[in-house]
Amino acid sequence: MTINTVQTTAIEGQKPGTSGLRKKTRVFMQPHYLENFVQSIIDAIGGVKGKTLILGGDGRFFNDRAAQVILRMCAAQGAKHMIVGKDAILSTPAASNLIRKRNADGGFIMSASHNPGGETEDFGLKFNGANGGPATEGVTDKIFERTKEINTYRILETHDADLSAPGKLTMGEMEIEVVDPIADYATLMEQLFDFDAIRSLLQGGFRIRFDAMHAVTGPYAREILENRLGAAAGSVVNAKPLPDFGGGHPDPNPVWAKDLMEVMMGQDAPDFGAASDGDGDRNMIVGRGIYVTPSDSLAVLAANAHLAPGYQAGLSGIARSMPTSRAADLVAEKAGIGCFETPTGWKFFGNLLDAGKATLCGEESAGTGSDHVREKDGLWAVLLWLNILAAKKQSVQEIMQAHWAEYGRNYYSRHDYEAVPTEHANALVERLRGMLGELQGQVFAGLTVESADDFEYNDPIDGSTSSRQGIRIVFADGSRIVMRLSGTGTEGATLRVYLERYQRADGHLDLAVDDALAPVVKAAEEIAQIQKYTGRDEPDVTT
Ligand code: G16
Repeated sequence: MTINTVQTTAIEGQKPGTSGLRKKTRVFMQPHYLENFVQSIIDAIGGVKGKTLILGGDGRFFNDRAAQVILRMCAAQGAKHMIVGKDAILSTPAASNLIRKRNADGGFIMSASHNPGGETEDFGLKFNGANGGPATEGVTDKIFERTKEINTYRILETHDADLSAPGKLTMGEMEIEVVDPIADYATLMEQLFDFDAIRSLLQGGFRIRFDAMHAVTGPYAREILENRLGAAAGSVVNAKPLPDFGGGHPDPNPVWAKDLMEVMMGQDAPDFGAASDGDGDRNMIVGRGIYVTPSDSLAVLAANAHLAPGYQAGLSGIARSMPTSRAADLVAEKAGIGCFETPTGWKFFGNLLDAGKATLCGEESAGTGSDHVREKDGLWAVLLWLNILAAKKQSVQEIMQAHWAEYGRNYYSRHDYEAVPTEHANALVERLRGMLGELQGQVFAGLTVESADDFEYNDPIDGSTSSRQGIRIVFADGSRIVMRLSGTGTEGATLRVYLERYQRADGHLDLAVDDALAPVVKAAEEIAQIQKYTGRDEPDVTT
């Protein structure tokens, strides 16, 4: 076996976004593209010599080929031990768990998450550190710097490793351990939740439907929900993972999980519905006749987590990304625990979780999780919901109504304008930045601006500062507009407009969301001139 040192040249645009590098699959398949990025990761983390690393991905097109390249590059550079999911498959939370459980030095996760997959769609790669969480900005900056100067990479010339069954093999000097991707994760879930109570609920006629969207969670959900917890066979639908997710868009929201929404809003709907995304870290929760926004879900989980054995002792604190609604803040305030507002991106929660400052974290983008791993975790959220439902013996609808009656309701919606020409999107944001100083006191659609800024985060643990994380406009009545550009798209720019309006517990709790938010939507248009800059009359996706 020969170690080849391959000459290469720097490739433009390999800047990790909100969560790793995501590009069109064919871009990743170009000569040297993947190799350059993997070498840059290896260099940025100080090499892999003697290290133990985890490798897995969500099974999308190119997952299998990319895994072999990563293995050969790690073998060429002295890695000691690679722990790889069977067929190079691991959901993102399962990968995070394995890194932690096996005391690995980190791991490579191949996924473009909720982005569609296939040869003409998206692929992605990210590196997670020894705590199991996405590399911090300090590390991703280093990776990017390295991509700009790289001129060689090293790779072993050898046959593909057979990853089709658990067991041990070697590649050069490196040991490869192929593991069952589900077992350790399922064990962790059994430790956190009251499986007996959930089993009784499910066997007592409580019907669930979990839509795996032909993505990685299918086999995890089958094993946990159907095999271990006794949900009726067929409760997990679209359970077979496919390299192109069946041509679908594996993003669990009312738009992309439309089939599930129709079932849950229809006649004879099951009691509980849920969906997860491409790599299993996002979740959507729906009750019979009621969609639960991710922001509300975080608040309800935080208010009731103590009902699950793993969180019996209560929470140390709650963290949410800045655009996520402030519903969770009200729970933290009442419980007298810490509440943190971070930029978008799970990587920002890592320090808070490691320091024990936060137990639960969540994002408006359908992500919820806790300190059990260092990624958001779709099935975990579903199981915590089921545990709460089993303990409270109430429907999702009753739980939501009781929650709003106690804390008030944060009406919330996100409007996405996708594939906007980058220069137009940048111009919109730059114009807003220029206006921030003058907005206070101005009135738009009857709402008076109380404050306006471009969010800056000062990490309370490591002191690092992340600036320009999104425009926040807060109104005197507590309503809020946030605008930022997505960091996960692969085509043009995606403008995200986050809209929130608060009603106190003694206010209107049963308004239609669109009606409740109408003035905020109008104010957003008046302030940002979205139609003019995007050329769209309405958002492409509303969640
Ligand atoms: C990723 C990040 C999340 C973030 C989301 C949306 O999710 O892990 O923390 O909230 O992207 O980011 P953006 O608004 O920049 O598109 P995932 O599920 O895609 O890994």
